Amino acid sequence: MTINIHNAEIVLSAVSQAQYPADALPEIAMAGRSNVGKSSFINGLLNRKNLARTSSKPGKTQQLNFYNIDDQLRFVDVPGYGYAKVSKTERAKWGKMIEEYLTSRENLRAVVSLVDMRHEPTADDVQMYEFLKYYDLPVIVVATKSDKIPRGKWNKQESVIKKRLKFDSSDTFIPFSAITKDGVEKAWEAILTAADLS
Ligand SMILES: Nc1nc2c(ncn2[C@@H]2O[C@H](COP(=O)(O)OP(=O)(O)OP(=O)(O)O)[C@@H](O)[C@H]2O)c(=O)[nH]1
Ligand SMILES: [Mg+2]
Repeated sequence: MTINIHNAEIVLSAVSQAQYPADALPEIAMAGRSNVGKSSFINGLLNRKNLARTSSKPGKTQQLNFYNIDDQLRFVDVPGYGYAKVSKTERAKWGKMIEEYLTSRENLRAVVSLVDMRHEPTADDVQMYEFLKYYDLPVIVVATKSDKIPRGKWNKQESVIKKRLKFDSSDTFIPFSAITKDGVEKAWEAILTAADLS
């Protein structure tokens, strides 16, 4: 099966279940700390500059944004966690919204969990991964901003990240850069496999 990645558009933004698309298309969600590069990852995969809005200011994405890809697959851009300047009430709302989506969405085939390749995963990153594993969701760990560290350090960083996450060997780990596009093919392969489209 082939997918035309150029045929991609935002479908809708949602804050609650009633607003999710009603069909049965497989969905892949992108979760990660605010500013880690979720929207840039979506743009990189779809070869678009700004389909998913990116910003150097954290907290840009505040709703679940659903992207239709060639009527075969959807990406779901999830608002980032760990943004300090968000109020307690906002954080609780975020928690409820993301938990509701991740734990009840039948279309969901896998979650791309994005972490910054330069650093050890944060406590929030670990908590997210544990949460996903608790709900038996397949996870594709994407280590972003690989362009910011020399290749000679990639293996070491991969070990640091996997160790801290207690990485499940049935999951996939992919170094990624939205700048150099490194990891795009591997990411597509993992996503299409998870969505049963390969
Ligand atoms: N060098 C480099 N910068 C990146 C990469 N990916 C994202 N960035 C930059 O990191 C910043 C945040 O990227 P976004 O894609 O908006 O991050 P996000 O995770 O969607 O952020 P929120 O929507 O706030 O949760 C932007 O300034 C991007 O240009 C990458 O692979 N390499
Ligand atoms: Mg974003």
